[in-house]
Amino acid sequence: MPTLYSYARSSAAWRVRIALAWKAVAVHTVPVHLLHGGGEQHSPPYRAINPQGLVPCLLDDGVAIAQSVAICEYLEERYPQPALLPRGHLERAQVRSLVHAIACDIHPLNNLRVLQYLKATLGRSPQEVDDWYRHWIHVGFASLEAEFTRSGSQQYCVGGAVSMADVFLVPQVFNARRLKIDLTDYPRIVAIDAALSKLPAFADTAPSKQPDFVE
Ligand SMILES: N[C@@H](CCC(=O)N[C@@H](CS)C(=O)NCC(=O)O)C(=O)O
Repeated sequence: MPTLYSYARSSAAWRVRIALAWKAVAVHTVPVHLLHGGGEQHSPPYRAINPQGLVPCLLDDGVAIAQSVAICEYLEERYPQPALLPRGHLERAQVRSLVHAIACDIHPLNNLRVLQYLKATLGRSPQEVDDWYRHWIHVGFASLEAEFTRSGSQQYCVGGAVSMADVFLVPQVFNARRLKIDLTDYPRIVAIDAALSKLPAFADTAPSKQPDFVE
């Protein structure tokens, strides 16, 4: 059974929890507290497992895989059914484009270590850091909303089925809500999130359902 190094509130770890649940892959979960003692992700024992010092990390057959995109692609290849990538090449490319928009262009700008650097090293105020967070969510969500408007999507990100893009969207919307970001301008994102959040693979893996979740 693979081991997932996770943190309840980590949106990147939630992506992997959804993919595992979607494919009904049993997993042993090890919580890594990102704040306790300066962050367990920086501890030597965890760095020995994942030198990148972030969650998630999946350990399978003794091999550690970091990066949620790489892990989800691995799961898709290792457990092809039920699929998280459509069959058509163009649809697959559209899914990956949305995955990268979230994983590469939105999420990294709002990651914990970036926010900590803005506060502790650059001396930015909590208000300025919140403004930074909100700004990059709005930039990213505006482009996603435009994509969904163009494609007509309002239940799934791409086509008529759950895909990896959905797996990445829902945790990002959770992050936006945590920061109380006004989502009024993104009705399609809100509709897709609402539809997906009812599905067990999404609902059962939510941060609040994790054993390491604290209010
Ligand atoms: N690109 C990475 C991002 C992983 C990541 O940033 N994880 C966050 C939690 S969502 C983390 O571990 N942050 C710890 C830190 O910033 O020190 C992935 O997709 O797995």
